[in-house]
Amino acid sequence: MCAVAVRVAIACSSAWSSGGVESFTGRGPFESIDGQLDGLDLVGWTYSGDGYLDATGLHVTNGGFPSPEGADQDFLFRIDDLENFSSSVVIENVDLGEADFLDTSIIGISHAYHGTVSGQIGGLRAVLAENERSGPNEWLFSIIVTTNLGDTDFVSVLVPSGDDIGLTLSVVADDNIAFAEFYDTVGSDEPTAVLGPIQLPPFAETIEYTSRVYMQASGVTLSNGAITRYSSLSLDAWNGDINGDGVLGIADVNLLSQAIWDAWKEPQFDVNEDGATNAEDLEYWVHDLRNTWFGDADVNGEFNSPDLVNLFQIGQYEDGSERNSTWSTGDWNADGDFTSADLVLAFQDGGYEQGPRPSVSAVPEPSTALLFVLAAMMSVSTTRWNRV
Ligand SMILES: [Ca+2]
Ligand SMILES: [Ca+2]
Ligand SMILES: [Ca+2]
Ligand SMILES: [Ca+2]
Repeated sequence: MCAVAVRVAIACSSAWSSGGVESFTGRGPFESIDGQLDGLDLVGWTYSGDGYLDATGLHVTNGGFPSPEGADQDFLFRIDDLENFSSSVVIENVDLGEADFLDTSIIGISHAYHGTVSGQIGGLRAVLAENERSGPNEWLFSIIVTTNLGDTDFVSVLVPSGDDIGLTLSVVADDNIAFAEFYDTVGSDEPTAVLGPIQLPPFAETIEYTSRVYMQASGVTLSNGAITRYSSLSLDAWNGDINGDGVLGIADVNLLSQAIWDAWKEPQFDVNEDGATNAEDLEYWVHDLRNTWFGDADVNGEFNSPDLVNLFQIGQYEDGSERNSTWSTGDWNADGDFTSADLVLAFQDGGYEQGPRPSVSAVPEPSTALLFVLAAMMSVSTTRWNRV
């Protein structure tokens, strides 16, 4: 049954998206085809399962079948076109139940890859698995390479029921290697266990990857957990192209803003390479990498009236909802909201109606007249929207 679901999901998905972060807060714009998971941040997901999404994550409970032949699985699929990437998943309150021979619970992430060379298809899984090789509550952290080589590599780690865990799977297609990390403390700088580098068959002309987050329970055992975060980010992001789509655009600056307020640790967000992710990275991205101004909401290289008109139509200025704004909806200081502080920052940056930002020359001083013009526009807009 699942195999059917897998084939349908892949065959039906024409979405060709690049990497990103899924925060599972239930506030994203995505509406799934079957209506089960409204509120995902990223487009292109296909979901198979019976979990539910709320503000604290995607909650999944699987298993409990009376016979070993039974299986219950939840899968979240997404097509990526990243070549060198690192994917991570955070799962809270993980519980793989009681091990029993023939029962299997697994929870983790995977990547299938499809090459243009005939027959070149395979996959990698980084999972926390429970099966007959493990002791009580001693679950295997495994990387499984499903190619014609059939390799499997694993280490055993002890994960008390109810722990929050993190798994990371990285693929460097350029070198045909993969490695994985297991974290038993979410947010820790040091992984609890590392596997790899694992040599893979050549990735030559690989054209597509299928990212997958899944939980599975077979037989009478259970798997439980809340998936609270997933990311798939390019390892080629040194130039600020964080989502790996080849341009420095809205998706990148929105991801960077979110990374700053949520203190995400992936090195892709440290665009100025000083070891920290903070407001200085945003300034570096805006000024030095994208060569534009604070206030350029649509990231077209200029800060002018279309940016403001569009923001007023979106209507998140001082709207009272906490942390609902991004760069493209007016949050330019990366605190999650569009407030007067963002307008002040944009005024001080001095780019309004100045055209493209000069790459090196002096930045003009903010105009006092401009301040009055924008304040008036904001006042009119707020009044209008309050009346709607
Ligand atoms: Ca990009
Ligand atoms: Ca930095
Ligand atoms: Ca603009
Ligand atoms: Ca703000």
